[in-house]
Amino acid sequence: MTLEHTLSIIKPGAVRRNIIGQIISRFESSGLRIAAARMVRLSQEQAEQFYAVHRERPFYSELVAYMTEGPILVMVLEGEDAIARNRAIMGSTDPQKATPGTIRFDLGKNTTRNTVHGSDAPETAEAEIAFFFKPDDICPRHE
Ligand code: IDP
Ligand code: MG
Repeated sequence: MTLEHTLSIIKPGAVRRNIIGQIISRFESSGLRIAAARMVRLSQEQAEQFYAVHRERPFYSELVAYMTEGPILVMVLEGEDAIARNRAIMGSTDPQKATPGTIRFDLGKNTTRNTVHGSDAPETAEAEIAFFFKPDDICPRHE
């Protein structure tokens, strides 16, 4: 097991629905810790850049429109195997295909409006954390 950091985003729909606390408590009760957090309103350019890997996909413009429609909460989650564990807590991209008990199954509306983002690998976690946070913004737990 490795202590990891991963980027989590609570997407605009979930912020607007006032369910930030419900989502964060799922991370915390699974043993992940919040090492950094901040509310952000993404510009069109920032959303396009963050999701640039999906530039050619048919859902790209809908995704960028969604991610810019209101504030988001960006967080660094810390814990053993945090990247994979966060993905497991989130569930599959399409809420209808996600396992009951996951955030996306329980709270997601559809494949675009699926409440949360989470990094999918160590390289993407590092790049996505650096997109939003400076090293000094991250406060690792002192045991
Ligand atoms: P992930 O968020 O589970 O890693 P990705 O494939 O990286 O899924 O896609 C990024 C985001 O783009 C998804 O969370 C979702 O909001 C949106 N998305 C992905 N696939 C589709 C689709 O087929 N239709 C509509 N939106 C999609
Ligand atoms: Mg992804």
